[in-house]
Amino acid sequence: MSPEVPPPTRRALLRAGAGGLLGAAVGGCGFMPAKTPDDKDLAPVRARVDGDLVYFNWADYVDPSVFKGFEKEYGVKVIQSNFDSMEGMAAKLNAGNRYDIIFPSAKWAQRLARGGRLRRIDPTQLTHAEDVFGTYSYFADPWYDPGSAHTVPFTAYKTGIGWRRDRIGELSGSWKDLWNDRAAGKVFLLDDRDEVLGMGAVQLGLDVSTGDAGDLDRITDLLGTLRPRLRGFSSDSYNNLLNGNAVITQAWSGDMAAMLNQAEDPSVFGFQAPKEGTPINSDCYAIPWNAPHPGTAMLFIDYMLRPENVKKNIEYIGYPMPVAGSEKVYAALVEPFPECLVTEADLKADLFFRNGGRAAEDARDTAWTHVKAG
Ligand code: N2P
Repeated sequence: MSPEVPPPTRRALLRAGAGGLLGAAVGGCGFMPAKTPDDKDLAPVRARVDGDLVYFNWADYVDPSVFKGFEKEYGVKVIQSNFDSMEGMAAKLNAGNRYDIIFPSAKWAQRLARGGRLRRIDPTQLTHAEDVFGTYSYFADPWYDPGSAHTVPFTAYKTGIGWRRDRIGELSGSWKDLWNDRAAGKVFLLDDRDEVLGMGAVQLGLDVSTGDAGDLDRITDLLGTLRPRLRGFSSDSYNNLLNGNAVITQAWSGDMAAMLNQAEDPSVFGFQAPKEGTPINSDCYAIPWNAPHPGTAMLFIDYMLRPENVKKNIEYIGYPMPVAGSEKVYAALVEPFPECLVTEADLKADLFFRNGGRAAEDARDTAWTHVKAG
């Protein structure tokens, strides 16, 4: 099988350049495909080898030994590339790049599915689908993708604070700990618009997804008081804490659990889910409408759901996966960081980031620009 991925056509690139503007006209989805997907592009496909797997995800978000096993069993290659934000992922899709499998968070999955950019997934093609949807009823009909018609959940996580106990001692359990005087100059925030604005919002009792101008002013004022104490914005919280560039950082729960694997002495690290509230999220498997090898993508999803691979992945990536039978694996992994656990009640408490209208999303972009510029 040829690993070739056709490059985007010139026309696709030209059109993608206008994506930001024209995207608004197609239901505010923000995505402008090179051609309008038709029914055939969006119809479910059978799980079967139809080429190599063109894979697009965060770095270190699948155990490398699982890729090896997949390549060996099916005689295909996994051709990997990585993004480091959802905006970065979307930009590549808008530029016409084609992938077989992508991993959007809940609101981005909704945006892509609503915009007609995702192929539907037929769960009867997945031998392990019942282990997900039969046990984790939340995901049988999630708000971001009714009936999970286009997605299979991959992981779940909360956003909290990771820190070095050996450097700054114990914390108070609040987001205010990011302002801790002992940490000044060694504080990182995630390089993520929604997470940073959301962290301000929960402290002020506001909606994590607010696009209201008055709310956003209050949030940027609050974050402005943290700005001089920051060392930077980075979503690599795991390495920043390990190497000591950060003594405290906003962090996704799963990355903090994964860090425990690397730590010589795990007791020097801590993770807390602050009492004012923690944004919750879920990343999922999705197949873009223009995936060159959607059949192989289906096989890959099913392979990832095998119990032995779920275990390997959970232990490597540090994130819980909603697959029946894996609960004990995760509980054992996060014994030192019990606040990493994500329950069905956490999901239902619904501090998910939501898609706003065009004006709200623009207002959030502007607020984020101000926060980053200081
Ligand atoms: C990177 C995983 C990040 C996932 N290690 C957050 N959606």
